[in-house]
Amino acid sequence: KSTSRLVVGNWKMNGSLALNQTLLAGLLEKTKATPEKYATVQLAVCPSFPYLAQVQQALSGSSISWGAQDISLYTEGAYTGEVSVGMLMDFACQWAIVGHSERRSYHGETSQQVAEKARLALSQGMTPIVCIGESLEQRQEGNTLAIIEQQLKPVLALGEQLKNIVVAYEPVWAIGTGLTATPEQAQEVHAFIRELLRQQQAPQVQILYGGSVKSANAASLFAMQDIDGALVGGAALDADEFLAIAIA
Ligand code: G2H
Repeated sequence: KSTSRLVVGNWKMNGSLALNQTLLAGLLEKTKATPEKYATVQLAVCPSFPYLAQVQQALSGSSISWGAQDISLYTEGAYTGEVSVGMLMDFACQWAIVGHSERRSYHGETSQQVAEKARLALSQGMTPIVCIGESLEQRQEGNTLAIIEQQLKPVLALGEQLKNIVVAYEPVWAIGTGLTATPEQAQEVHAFIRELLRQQQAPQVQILYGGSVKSANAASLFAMQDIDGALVGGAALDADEFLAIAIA
């Protein structure tokens, strides 16, 4: 288990200039008031693309980093509506979430494409947060670990760079539903992911849990051996709640 905890806010398609300003001010005020509380936590937020400049401006020089919720598979050219990794580097993004289940299901992203996005991010020095997770049906059929292995397989082939990724285990049935995996259910999958990473000489990769994480359930999740932090959606839209999770 990694010594520092990583807690990333995935704002999804929420926010506005005004709402973000309030949220960022809340995060900055509290982390600056009691920095010792956050000494062993790495905090990051991932807004929608148009707000990256706002977030960069607010958080530059602070202990909180930022990133994007997706990156294009292409580096430049005639790809209307896409945002390249180079563009994200212009806004000093440290992180890029790739393969979130909402992108896999609404935009048909495949595990192969997700691995390619991770490779692109790594090639520019950005850390991809690779999301994987089974659906309720897959869990009920007893296929959870097989699905996890299948989704991770092209990522495990990244080679030397594999050690520089972050993995987020997000069971689809727990996302935004209020249903959280029990700490034991999450730990079982995290331990399995750790073993797959170990086989590729990358056991130190941070493995985050995501899916209805809130301050009330965070501590019991973080207590598990292979849970190194969290990817937080809904609860990341409130500064107090997000920070309570961070130090739970
Ligand atoms: C899972 C998570 C953040 P939420 O998608 O990626 O969102 O915490 O709202 O379930």
